Amino acid sequence: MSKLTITTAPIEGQKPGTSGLRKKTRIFMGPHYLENFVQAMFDGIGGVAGKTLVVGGDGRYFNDRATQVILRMAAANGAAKVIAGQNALLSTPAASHLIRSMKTDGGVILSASHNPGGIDEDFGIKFNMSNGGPAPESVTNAMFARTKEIMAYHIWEATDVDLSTSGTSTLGEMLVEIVDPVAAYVDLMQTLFDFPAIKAMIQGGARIRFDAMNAITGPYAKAIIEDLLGAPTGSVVHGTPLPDFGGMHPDPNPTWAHELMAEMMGANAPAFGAASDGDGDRNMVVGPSCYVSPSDSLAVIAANAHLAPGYAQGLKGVARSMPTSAAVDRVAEALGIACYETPTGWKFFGNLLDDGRVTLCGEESFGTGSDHVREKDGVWAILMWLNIMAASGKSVPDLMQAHWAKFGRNYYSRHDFEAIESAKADALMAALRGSLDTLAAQQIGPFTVATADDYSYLDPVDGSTSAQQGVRVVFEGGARFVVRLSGTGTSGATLRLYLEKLDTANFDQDPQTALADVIAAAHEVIGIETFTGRTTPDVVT
Ligand code: G16
Repeated sequence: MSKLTITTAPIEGQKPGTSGLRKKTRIFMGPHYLENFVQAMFDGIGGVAGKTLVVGGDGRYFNDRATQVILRMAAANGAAKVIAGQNALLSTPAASHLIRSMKTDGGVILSASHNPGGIDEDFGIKFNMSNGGPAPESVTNAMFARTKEIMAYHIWEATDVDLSTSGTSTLGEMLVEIVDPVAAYVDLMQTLFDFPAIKAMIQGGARIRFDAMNAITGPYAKAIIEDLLGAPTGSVVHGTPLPDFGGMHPDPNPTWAHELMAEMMGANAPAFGAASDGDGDRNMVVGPSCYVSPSDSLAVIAANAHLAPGYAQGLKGVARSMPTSAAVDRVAEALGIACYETPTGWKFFGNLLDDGRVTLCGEESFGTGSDHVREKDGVWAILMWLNIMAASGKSVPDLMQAHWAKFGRNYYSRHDFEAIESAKADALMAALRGSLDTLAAQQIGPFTVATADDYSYLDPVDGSTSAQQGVRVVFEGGARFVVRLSGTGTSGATLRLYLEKLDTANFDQDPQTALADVIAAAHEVIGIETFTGRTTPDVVT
């Protein structure tokens, strides 16, 4: 066994996106591709010599091979210790918790999140800092810069580490500790939520269906929902993580979690339905015949979090990404707490959480979480809903109706136009940006434009600025649309169109109907058909 320094050359396109580097799996499997990026990651954080890291991933194809490479590279780069999830598994929130609770220097998480897995699908890798949160832009920019100049990487020549059994071993001079991926996370959840009350609700007949979509949350959900909370076996469906997610697209939204939606919209539906994504940080919540939009879920949680023991003291403040609806703003105003708006990407919440400004964060992209970790957390959000139901005695539809009656309903929808040729999407965005100055005061259908700009964020904690984070057009009266290109796709460009309108009187419309005039106005302004030839979105959430 010896330490090797391998000569390499920069590889194009290793720029981390919204959440790490995501590419087709076969690209990651290409010569030096993974190794170059891992070395650039290590260099970008100032090296790993003497440091302790956490490593794990969502179990998708190549997760195990990539983990072995990372272990050998960490050892060759002088890391003191790596803590790895058994069988290289860790959900993203569980990894964030381990990084924090074991006081490590950070961690490498292997996942392409909600993107499909398999040799012909997607793979991804990201670095989380010692606070447990995704590396900020300053760090991912440093990593990207290294990918453009890298000439060599370091790796131990060694046989595979046995990842299948808990315990400690060595790789060169580095310690390797294999831990149960579920145990510490389950302990943390029990400090936050009223497990006896939820258990009593389930024993009283509340049926639950949790769809893990053959991804990482299966073992977590089985341990919590079935073993600890006593829900009958089978309450967790698609509960075994598979390398290709059994062909499922593990994105918990009404389109991809259609089996769950069919069950929840049918006769004799369970009291509570939920799904999570590839790496366990996203969630979708559904009641009987009652889909809860992520923006509404965030607002309901903000209004009721005090019912959970871990949040009984109330919230310090809340934060949402800019395209997320303003439903939570109305709750924050009523509670008299601060509400922050950030660009898309969980990494932007990190400073606000670390600085003690906010307790709760959320995004329209099915992400909700709190200061218990520094990632969004699917199982946490689902337990929060169960706790609120148990403590209030209200069903999901009753909670929604009561919420809207008090705060009004921010009708909301996101339309995704996927796999657009990148040049066409860039031309669309350039033209839209170019038209912003002339949009103000224009009449578009029934609306008058109040403001139109390209969102720029000034981080109130570290003073950094992030520009060009999405074009937003706000109409008089508050209805608005937002347009941006996704930073997580792997094929061409995905155009995201976010639509919102407040209604304080009618709460039972179909959101697509309620938003029809905003949708028409958005298409008129953006010219989606002119630039892309598309008229209808591929995914509507
Ligand atoms: C990631 C980020 C989220 C972001 C989402 C969508 O989630 O962590 O903050 O909202 O991507 O980003 P985009 O609109 O750029 O595709 P995940 O669950 O994919 O890690």
